Amino acid sequence: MATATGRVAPAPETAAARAFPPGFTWGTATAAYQIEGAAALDGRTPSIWDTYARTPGKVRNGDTGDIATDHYHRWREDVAIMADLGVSAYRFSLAWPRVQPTGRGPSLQKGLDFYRRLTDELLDRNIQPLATLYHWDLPQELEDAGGWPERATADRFAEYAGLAAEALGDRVRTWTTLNEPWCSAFLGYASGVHAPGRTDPVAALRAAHHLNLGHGKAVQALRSALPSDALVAITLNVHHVRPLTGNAQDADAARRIDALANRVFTGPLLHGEYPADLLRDTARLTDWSFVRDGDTEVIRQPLDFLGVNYYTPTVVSAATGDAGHNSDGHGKSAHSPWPGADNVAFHLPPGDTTAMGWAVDPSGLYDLLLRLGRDFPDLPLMITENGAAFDDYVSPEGEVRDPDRIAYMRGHLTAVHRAIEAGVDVRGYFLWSLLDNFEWGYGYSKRFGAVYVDYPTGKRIPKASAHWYSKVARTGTLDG
Ligand code: IFM
Repeated sequence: MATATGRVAPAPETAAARAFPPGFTWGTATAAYQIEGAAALDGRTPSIWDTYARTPGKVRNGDTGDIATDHYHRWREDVAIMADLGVSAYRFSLAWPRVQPTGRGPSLQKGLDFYRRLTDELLDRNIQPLATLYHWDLPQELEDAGGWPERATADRFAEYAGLAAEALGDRVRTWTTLNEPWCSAFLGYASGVHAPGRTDPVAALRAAHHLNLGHGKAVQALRSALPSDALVAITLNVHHVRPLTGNAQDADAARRIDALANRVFTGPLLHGEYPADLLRDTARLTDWSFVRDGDTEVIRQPLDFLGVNYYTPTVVSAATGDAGHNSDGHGKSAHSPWPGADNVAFHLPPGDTTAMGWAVDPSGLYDLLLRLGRDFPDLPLMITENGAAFDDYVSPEGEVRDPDRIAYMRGHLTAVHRAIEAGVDVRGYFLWSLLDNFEWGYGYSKRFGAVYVDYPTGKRIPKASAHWYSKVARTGTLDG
């Protein structure tokens, strides 16, 4: 894996091909609840996603992660697939309720053993593990005690981070704290289309702050337990927000959504303060007195890189009255995920879409990387997720041909390469996802994998895109 210390020199390039810098990380990504299954095995307790998925009407077709792709039993086969692909890294998440079942107290040996076996196998196959501590599976007991809107959850998270680092720090060098805290806070507590399914805008803002605080405290816990050369980061689904038109009202709508989507995190994480315009926009909901003296210093910890997840741009305009917040691609709800920004409408840009209904727009990734490079010039970037769902099927010959996914990946990797050429320090790319998996509120109806999963049998079939990505990862070059 490329280290996040010391910028790698851009590699020479021919007219026909785009060569990525030597040492660029090529990976695939997954998350625990989406692939592991074994929901009640070896002492794992329910997370908020187990509870939510079992609530009728919450997840399409009543799907749950009880079995998922059965990775908990098939992990060796899945690592072998990655080794065949030739990727250099694997981003996965630890299931908090497997490692520390009640979210308090000692860790569970059996849960940790699973991740020890997995990471040993990865290292044996020359694949560097990147562990995410939290990809949305809060132990249900902690939600019962108030969840992320409560400050104590941040302390619980730091304790869990310390336990995980003590147990796995000898083999996992690269860690991220949270995956996409925007989804945890705003889809989980405002629009309710994610677990725990609450619809309280103030709870969502409180959750955002306590996720930030939990991150800061977890970084401190990680740094004190890990070797000094460990890399520690956070992954944000940084939204690339574009105004629909050049008029001042649309520009202001974009500013408000940018504050709620991005700067509510990057403000305290990287500048040590919440943006003044965010506090103003949300003043009628809360005075933010849940932010205590000293919190923002705790949140602003030095990071080795920023994980960036990108799928599609967010196009907005000013709207009057109740806005089109259902059309922002995150699932249908009568409640907005954007506290204090109800009068904003969301628009689908013209052109192709994926099976999620998301616009295919690599220029959004390019623009986003340039902005991040400008705003945070000293912070290396890692694309920790990018990919697309399409309606894949197995042909009579037993193959899965997915040219749309290949086109999506080619377009987005070209955007990454162009950003590197323009001087942005991008260290690697993780394809979402290794396997088809449980796509949250959409259940198993959306397939994001480079590897097709036949759910009734668990059989894995690498798609054409897996073979394509394998060639790119092995050569570090995108054909012209
Ligand atoms: O499947 C999710 C993942 O868990 C987080 N980022 C976006 C992906 C696609 O929706």
